[in-house]
Amino acid sequence: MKVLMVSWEYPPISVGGLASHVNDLSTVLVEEGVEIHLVTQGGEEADRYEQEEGVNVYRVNKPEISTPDFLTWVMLVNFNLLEVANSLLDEYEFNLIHTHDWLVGFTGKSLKYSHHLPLVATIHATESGRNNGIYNSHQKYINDVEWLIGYEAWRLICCSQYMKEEIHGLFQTPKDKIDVINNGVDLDTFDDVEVPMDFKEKYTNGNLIFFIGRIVREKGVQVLLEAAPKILSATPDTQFVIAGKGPMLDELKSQVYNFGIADNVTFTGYISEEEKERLYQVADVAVFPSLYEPFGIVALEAMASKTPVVVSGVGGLDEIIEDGRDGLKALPGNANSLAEKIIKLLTDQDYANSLQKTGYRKAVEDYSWQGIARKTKEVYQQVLDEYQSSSWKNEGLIPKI
Ligand code: NHF
Repeated sequence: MKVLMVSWEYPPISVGGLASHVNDLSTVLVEEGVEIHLVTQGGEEADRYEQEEGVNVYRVNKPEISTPDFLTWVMLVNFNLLEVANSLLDEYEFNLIHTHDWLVGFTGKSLKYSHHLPLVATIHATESGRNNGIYNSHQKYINDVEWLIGYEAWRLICCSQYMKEEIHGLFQTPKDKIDVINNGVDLDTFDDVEVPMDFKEKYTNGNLIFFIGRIVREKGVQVLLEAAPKILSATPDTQFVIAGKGPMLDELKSQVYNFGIADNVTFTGYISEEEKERLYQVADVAVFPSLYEPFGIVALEAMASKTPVVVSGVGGLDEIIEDGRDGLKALPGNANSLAEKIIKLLTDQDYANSLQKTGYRKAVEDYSWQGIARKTKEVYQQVLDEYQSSSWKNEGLIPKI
């Protein structure tokens, strides 16, 4: 089976969970015998072509000219992706196309029709979910592209039951066209991490609370900082380490300054993979207080690092964590509830240890990438079988002359 995969994010370009999802998924699909050719951007920063763990990666350059806005930029990226993807499809025989999210939606649709191949699309998050509704024409455009992807795809994949409901509710995509396949975690990466003796001291000699993610409203860091004064009065020797970058960063820096807790909060900005893996190891609690979360790979990363987690009970996080068994769940957007759960873990080591142990076991047993690759391959197979016997297979776009 030969698949042409398209994603706008792939390491070293990593904006959120999508990059690590596509990276891990492609690698395990190759192990399952699927040939993967991945077209992405980033040709300026990394090799234009390389074979990484069996995955053929083609990186195109960003648009050559400056663009007036983000949507125009995305469209030009799609044209550059199309150039390479079209050449690959002309040169080799592929079975299907698999795209990730709206940003590469038009590439998927164009390839589907010009090469007459079935399209599988994964929707990782929606514009409506990210913004808690659609409020302007820019958001409406993205929302419509997401609808179009759902319409054009032979099958849609999403990462949680929550997302299946959301996609069906927003776009009326038939439920039997949507497959839920969870995200996973690469256990080897987080299990055996070498941490220098004095690593934690770089940040604190006391408790370390760790958050990592894009610094945007939906990830809820503002709720964690709102909870910080209460946490600090119960456990004063605590440092909050907030890793990631995003448009809310300056606002959050003013928030901690105004609260008088600036000395207890470290904003690291973007961190390397190695720093991330070490921080998970030394953290006393990892906190993911999202207001919207399609899945939440970060919770699995913490569990795989044997660190107890506190999440808000939304979306995929709500499905991953069983409160009081493998982590703790706070009320979404509620700083008091979040503070209470974090304080519980910082002040009851035995309880924290027992949650962390069950959490680790769950990551190992339920979220291995091998299982996810097998399910994805089954979706591919179903699509290929249906495609083979469909009339669409032989229909041309232009009349015979
Ligand atoms: O884990 C990869 C990621 C998810 O919840 C995450 C998100 C975007 O917001 O599927 O996609």
